[in-house]
Parts: sequence; structure tokens; C-alpha cells
Amino acid sequence: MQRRIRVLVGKPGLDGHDRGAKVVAAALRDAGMEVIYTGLHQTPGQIVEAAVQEDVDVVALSVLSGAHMTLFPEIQSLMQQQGIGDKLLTGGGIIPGDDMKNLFERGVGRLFGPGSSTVDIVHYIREWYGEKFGADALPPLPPPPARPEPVVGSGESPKPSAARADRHHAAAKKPAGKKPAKKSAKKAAKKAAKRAARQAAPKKPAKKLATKPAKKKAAKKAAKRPVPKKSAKKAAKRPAPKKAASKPAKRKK
Ligand code: B12
Repeated sequence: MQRRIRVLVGKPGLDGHDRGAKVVAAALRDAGMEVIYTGLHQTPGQIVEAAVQEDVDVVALSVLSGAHMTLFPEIQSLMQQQGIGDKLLTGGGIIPGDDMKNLFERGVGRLFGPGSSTVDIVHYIREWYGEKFGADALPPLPPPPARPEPVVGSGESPKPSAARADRHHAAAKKPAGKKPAKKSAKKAAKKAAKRAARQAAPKKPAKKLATKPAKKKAAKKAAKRPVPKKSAKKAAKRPAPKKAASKPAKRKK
């Protein structure tokens, strides 16, 4: 008879790294398994107790504290004492390869280190279950969860649209910040034509030369202009400058 695989994800000890445990728990749930997560800071006794109460098939531990060589054997021993030694004990975290090998030789299942694929973890648990209960007992994998399109603006519900997706992909193909090659080639040709036309045309005299004669003309005009009457009368009233002042003073004998 087919039924969902039941997994207890445990976080033993003072280890506060729960990201990996949550990532794995979510992946197992998405693969159709029933997942119970203990939360942080559980003792080995609490974890095994929960496994018995929840009647799980798999006890899966996440250990990043470095205490795996103590925690795995302790939980394994408690499982045997509680009559659930036939269940799968697996897990992952920061566990050196040699320690993984050592624990495996002691009867612990496969362990997964950083960067492990959740697909591999799902596959491993399903494989173990299939071997234990037979391939017929293995429930089919559910389709991967659909990813809704990001919501644009408030109150708008995500709508999957083929046209939108195509536009998105077309935009992704363009190199960021660069314009299409066709347009830039046209622009370059126009610029070159303008430059050639400028070079071919006769050169106009420089602006400076054009302004100089105009200044001279203005000066000549000013010289020819008659002096206004008022200023002429004033000039006549003004006393003439003393000529003697300009002569050198007579030396005293
Ligand atoms: C993020 C991080 C933190 C975060 C944790 C945030 C959180 N809520 O998880 C914070 C900043 C809080 C933190 C604190 C500390 N950290 Co830290 N931290 C890391 C770091 C950089 C990444 C861990 C992570 O989240 N990875 C992403 C997840 C998705 O990957 P993962 O956990 O490895 O899980 C994968 C596998 O391991 C496996 N897996 C894990 N769990 C399970 C469970 C099951 C059932 C299965 C099947 C598989 C599985 O599958 C997962 C998917 O691939 C690692 C370094 C590293 N590169 O791993 C150090 C690291 C784990 N931290 C370390 C240390 C020392 C600490 C501190 C003690 C530092 C300090 N002196 O304060 C504290 C301890 C805090 C505490 N209370 O425990 C050390 C541990 C050394 C050791 N064990 O030998 C590491 C390795 C860094 C290092 N190189 O020294 N840390």
C-alpha cells in the first residue's frame, strides 16, 4: 500500500544553524513527504521521543556544530533502545568525509555536506524506502511546485503569460546597456558623411579677423563725428595750459 514517507528533521544540541535544516525540510515536503521539524536546541532524548510519537520512517539530523561524532551515535543508540532501530538515521551539516565514513560503518545512513543537492537527498530517502517496503509502496513524485511570476504593482495577482515570458527572454538576450548593432552602424555612417561634407566645404574666415575691420571702421566714424556745441563752449572757457611749466627752470647763479 502506498503512503507518504514520514520524516523527522531534528536539530540537536546548541547548534543555531537552522538554514540547512529548513532548506532540506522544505525540499522533502515538496517531494511529497510528510515532514516534522523539531526546531532548535533539542536533546537526543527529545528527538527520539518525537520520532516514536510521530511514527516516522526517517530520523534526519542537521549538525553544523562539530558535535556529530557524539550526537549521531547517541541518537542511534536511543533509537535502538526505543525499538525504532530499523528506521533510517541520516542527516547532514559540517561533517568531514572521514567522519561520514566512520559513522556509516557504524550503521548510520548516508550524510550530506555543504552544497549537497536536495534532489540527491530526496532520491536517497526514496531509494531507501523503496528497498525496505518495495517499489510498489513508493508514492509517485508530485510535480515540482509552480513558480508564480513576480507581482508588478500592488493588488495585481500573478498571471502566467506566454507573451510576457517571450518579451522577458528577448530582453535577456540583448547585452545590457548596449544598443543593437544595426542602429549604431547607421549612426556611425551619418556621422562620417557629415564630417566629409564639413571638410569639403570652403573654409570661412575666422571670427577674429571678421571683427577687427569692424572695430577700425567704428574708430574712423567716431573721429569724423562733430564735437557737440556745449562741450565746445566749455573747452573755450577752460584756461589754456601754462607753457612755462613745461620749460626747464632757470638755474640760480
Ligand atoms: C550562515 C552561517 C551562520 C549563521 C547561521 C544562520 C542560520 N540561521 O542558519 C550565523 C551567523 C548565526 C552563524 C553563527 C555561528 N557560526 Co556559522 N556559519 C554559517 C555559514 C557561513 C553558512 C551555513 C549555511 O547556512 N549554509 C547554507 C545551508 C543551506 O547549507 P548547510 O547548512 O550546509 O546545509 C546543507 C548541507 O550541509 C546538508 N544538510 C544540512 N542539514 C541537513 C539536514 C539533513 C536532514 C540533511 C539530509 C542534509 C542536511 O544539506 C544542505 C543543503 O545542501 C557556515 C559556513 C559554511 N560555508 O557552511 C558557517 C559555520 C557553520 N559557522 C561556524 C561557526 C563556528 C559559527 C559560530 C560558532 C561563530 C561564533 N563564534 O559565534 C556561530 C554559532 C551560532 C550558533 N548558535 O550555533 C562554523 C562551524 C565550524 C564547525 N562546525 O566545525 C562554520 C562552518 C564556519 C567556519 N568555516 O568556521 N553562522
